[in-house]
Amino acid sequence: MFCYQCQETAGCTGCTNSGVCGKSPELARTQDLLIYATKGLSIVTTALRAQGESVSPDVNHHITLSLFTTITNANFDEEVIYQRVRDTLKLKEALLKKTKNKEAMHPAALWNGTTKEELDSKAEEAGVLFTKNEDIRSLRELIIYGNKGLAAYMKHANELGYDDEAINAFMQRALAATLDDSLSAEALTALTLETGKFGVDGMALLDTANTSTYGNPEITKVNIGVGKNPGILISGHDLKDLEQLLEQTQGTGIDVYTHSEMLPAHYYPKFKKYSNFTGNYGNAWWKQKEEFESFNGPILMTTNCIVPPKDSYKARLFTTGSAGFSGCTHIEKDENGNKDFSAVIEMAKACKPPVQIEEGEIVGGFAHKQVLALADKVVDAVKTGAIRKFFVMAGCDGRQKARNYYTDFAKALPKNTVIMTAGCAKYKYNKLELGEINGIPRVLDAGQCNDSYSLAVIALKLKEVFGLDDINKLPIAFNIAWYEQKAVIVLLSLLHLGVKNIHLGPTLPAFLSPNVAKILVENFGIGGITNVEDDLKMFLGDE
Ligand code: SF4
Ligand code: SF3
Repeated sequence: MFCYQCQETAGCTGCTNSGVCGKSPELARTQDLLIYATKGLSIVTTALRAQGESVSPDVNHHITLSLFTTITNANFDEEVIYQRVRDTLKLKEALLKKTKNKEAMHPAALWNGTTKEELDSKAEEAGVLFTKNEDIRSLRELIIYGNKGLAAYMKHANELGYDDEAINAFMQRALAATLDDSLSAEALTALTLETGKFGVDGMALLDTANTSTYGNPEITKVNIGVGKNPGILISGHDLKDLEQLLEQTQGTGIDVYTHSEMLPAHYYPKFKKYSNFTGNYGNAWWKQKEEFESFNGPILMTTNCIVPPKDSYKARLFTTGSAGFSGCTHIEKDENGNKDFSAVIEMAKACKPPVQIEEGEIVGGFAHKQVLALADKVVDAVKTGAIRKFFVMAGCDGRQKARNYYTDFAKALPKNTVIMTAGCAKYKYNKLELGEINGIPRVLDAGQCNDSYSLAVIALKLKEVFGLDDINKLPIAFNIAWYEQKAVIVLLSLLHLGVKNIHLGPTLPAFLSPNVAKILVENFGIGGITNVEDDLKMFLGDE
């Protein structure tokens, strides 16, 4: 196996024996195959569009879900991935019948197989290392990872009935292009930047889907303690799953708690009407082993990040949507698109209430609408110097010790600075007592990683209010933590919006070859992190 798609990749170069995340070589091979088959299908759909034919939402959504399924820590069930490969090939065969000029197509578009042996024999050509030139490989993978992140956001929008043919067509064109040997490094660089444009569109679509369905996030205090009832812990990013779970738990005596990236659900007005929506339990994804144990009740994973569960709570772990783990119960949609969570609820009834691990409240809900409602206050604070600088510290959390940098950095920031965050990166500092500036908390949590879009909207608005011609003239620094591929699409989207000098940590992606990294440094001022003291001086211009 060879996988280097996430920040925790072995030795900061690539996982080759097994994944640091728990991915086995067999699972890695099957995921590579699924991506290869998805590229083949995308070549066919792109050709059909060029012929003037339309591609059905079912096919678009199949591709989106397949990409999402291969995101780090989303799905560890090899059988599910094999089945998706078979389904992808079946869809492709049907569409190929309508396609002209098949002879000129890449073999990935024409390949077929059904038995495990036939599928496995393709694996070698499907892997990352099949592209020999390291710069071309780096750009291809950057495009693929960006599109995996975009697919995740599209899937959530799709669940709420929102879709966009232009984004679907782009994702498929981009995937097809990663098998096109005629494309130069320059062409692939342009496609990488174009991925960022569609990243902005995808996050905007999801923002519309979420806010139209559940209202605009508002300042909210979230309980981090526990009640006396048994509970269900829901994690991941899918708000539609949460809505259905809340509906089905009404009157059952079961409380619902969020874990990790589901925390921002508490900020939406529509979810506040559920009196059993009790609070947020625990921290970021990587603390699951301790926190799922002490929660006592069933856990529903709606997306990444799953940590391979301990046997002690594995039977309490349920998955749905893109998430999966071999041996855990997976809840599928019925023919009407609804999910039946009664098995989860019944299990909860027989479980003990969660053990309290923290107490108190945390504050969040600073998505664009809420922050813009406070714009006068914010602008005033900047003009009077009460706020010297904003630090966008969005992204992911992870298990590496080096990430303590972000806690230390938050603590060391001068008191006249404000952190703007989104994604599970926030757990490194959202429980510190960092205080307020003129009533504005010093940590503004906009929401999930996709709500980094909100941070961009806020920045663009501030640029307008201050009459600036360049977003980079704002007193905003970007010190972003990344882990998986959603952070890749967030990064590419920020680049598309013209943001420069973004610092990425705790390490730069292993999939950036020296030459591709050089392009990003020279054109966008992308940098890594060093240590808190030196980085603070650099960000504050005190050197
Ligand atoms: Fe390694 Fe990350 Fe790939 Fe898992 S997702 S196999 S940890 S690079
Ligand atoms: Fe976290 Fe997995 Fe990326 Fe949505 S839950 S940000 S790491």
